[in-house]
Amino acid sequence: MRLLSTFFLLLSSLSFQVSAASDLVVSEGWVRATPPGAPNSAAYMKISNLSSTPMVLVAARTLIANRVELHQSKMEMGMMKMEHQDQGLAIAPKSTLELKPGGYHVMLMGIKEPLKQGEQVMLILEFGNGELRELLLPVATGAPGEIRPVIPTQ
Ligand SMILES: [Cu+2]
Repeated sequence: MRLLSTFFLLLSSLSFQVSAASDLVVSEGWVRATPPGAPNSAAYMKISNLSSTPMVLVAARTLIANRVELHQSKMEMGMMKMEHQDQGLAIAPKSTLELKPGGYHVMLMGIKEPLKQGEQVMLILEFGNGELRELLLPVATGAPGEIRPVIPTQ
């Protein structure tokens, strides 16, 4: 009897994941590697909304940082500024939202240890419809093909 209910529980959770996967697809995710002592990092990815209704990424969680916020980097009067997106990030129907350096990102604030290339970070995305998506993201110095700004050393 117990075996049977476990089986049905497994079955129902599987079918939930299959139906969820058809609406929101997360791809090309990565987390920026950090030098020792750096307080923050960021996660980037593409989120595709395959459904015909708008979706919102409302929050993200991870154990490796003290605080996680959704941000947008913007150029303002020649200065790069970050704005907290407290309403979340909207993903229009049948479209893809790209989180990338210089734009939208998941800000990881107060990271507990330096993030080294080759490591992996567990990140959970929470969407407005209640859906949770658990990701295992590689730590990298930059996404493949990314052109990174040259920062002059002082
Ligand atoms: Cu930020």
